Amino acid sequence: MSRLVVVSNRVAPIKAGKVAAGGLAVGIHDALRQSGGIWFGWSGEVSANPDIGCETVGNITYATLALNKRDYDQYYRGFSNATLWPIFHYRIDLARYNREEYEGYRRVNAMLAEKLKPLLKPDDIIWIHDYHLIPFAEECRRLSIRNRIGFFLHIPFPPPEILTVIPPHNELLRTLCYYDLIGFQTDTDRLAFQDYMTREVRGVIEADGSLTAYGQNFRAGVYPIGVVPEEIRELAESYKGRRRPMRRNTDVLRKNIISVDRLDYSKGLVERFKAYEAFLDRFPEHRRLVEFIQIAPTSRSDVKTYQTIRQQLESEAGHINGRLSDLDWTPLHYLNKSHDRRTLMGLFRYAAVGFVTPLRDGMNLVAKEYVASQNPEDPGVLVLSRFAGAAKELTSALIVNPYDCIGMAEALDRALRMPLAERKDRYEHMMRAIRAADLDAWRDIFLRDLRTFSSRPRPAAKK
Ligand code: ADQ
Repeated sequence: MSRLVVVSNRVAPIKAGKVAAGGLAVGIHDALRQSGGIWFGWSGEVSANPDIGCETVGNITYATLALNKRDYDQYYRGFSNATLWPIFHYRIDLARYNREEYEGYRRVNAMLAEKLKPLLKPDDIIWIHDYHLIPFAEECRRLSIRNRIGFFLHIPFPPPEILTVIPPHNELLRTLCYYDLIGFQTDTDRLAFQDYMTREVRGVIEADGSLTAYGQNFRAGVYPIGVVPEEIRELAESYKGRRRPMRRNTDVLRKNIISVDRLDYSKGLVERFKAYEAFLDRFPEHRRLVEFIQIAPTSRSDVKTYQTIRQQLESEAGHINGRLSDLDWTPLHYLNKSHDRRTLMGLFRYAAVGFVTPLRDGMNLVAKEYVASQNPEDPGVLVLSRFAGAAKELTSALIVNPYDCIGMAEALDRALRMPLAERKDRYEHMMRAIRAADLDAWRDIFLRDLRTFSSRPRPAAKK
């Protein structure tokens, strides 16, 4: 079997024999272990030293390099996270465009392809991850790298009307066509991409299902990312910390509502806090009987929009607790720090409701992790935004619109009252979907398709 080379913005090496927390790192390691290979990307450091550091563990080599300050500002903080991230999450209002940042983005992609080239063997399969690296394949072709190259987009793909807000959208999308296979989380994303290719640039869908655009022939497919349900259940069962129902100084038994996210405006946190407050106002019989735990460690805290969302949330949380708390009851626990995976899965298992309401999300693994953590004999209820990719598969969740505050409040009330038989039915239905499209299936099917699809011989990119 040919070697696998994974390229992603960040690399998560095995530390002290352990794979970094989070399903994705585990899935990538398993793929690399099966065929041996390289995981290449940014080390996370900002430094003027451009040398690659290599570390080999078993049959996997981690090859990482630092970015200098200008590259970090333009490629990472700028075009990736202040232009692409908001626009791909349908947030034109939060996006900015700066031509120098775009040029920096292109420059870093070209530099990374050049650094990778000497590490490659001719039959390596190359798998590129996410929006930071859209032009990577074109840069490889320019360097006469002829290996098979696949791309997976972890975030949504927006409709053409939104995408075209990015001034160089044409050039950006042209670079995508140099991949052999492009994978999306849902059919909505794939169709938006196909729409752009056929309507904006008059690409053609061939009889064999492939696409031809900008003189390139390639494939686009849907590969919903999943979790490892057995691993999650084991973690959840082995958690020994705080449990539901919990007792405080009183005899009151309280149910938990739980949410876990990176602190990001796409996750709908402010709307969620407002909905929880509306729930306590409209259904006062639940007061003192529920506690909402929101875990949200900061991310990208040097990007302005992320500072704003943090301030908004702090003020909203203070407002709710100030108005409704009692000496023996705090309605909202807002924890601004990260937790280990066992604790998270344990908290999921003992929470009566998983409250997962992003305004837009590629997939949202937390929704799947919440369900997979449940006790099959007494499962909790998932309240899920229709705008998470996961809603396409987890159709037995209570599906809500995160822009509908009262609708979300009503869903919380319904979830907390739901009879055991209905909870079990919904849980079993969701577990079937989670098992059918788990993390192994995502990785294996994508790589099988990348290895086997035959695309036409491609001309080298222009120098
Ligand atoms: P993210 O936006 O990071 O990922 P998500 O899929 O929900 O979103 O989470 C990724 C992982 O991080 C999960 O395993 C989760 O448990 C963990 N995590 C989240 N918050 C945490 C916290 N507070 N503490 C500790 N761990 C936490 C992007 C896309 C998603 C897509 C994934 C994978 O935005 O839509 O599902 O990639 O493709």
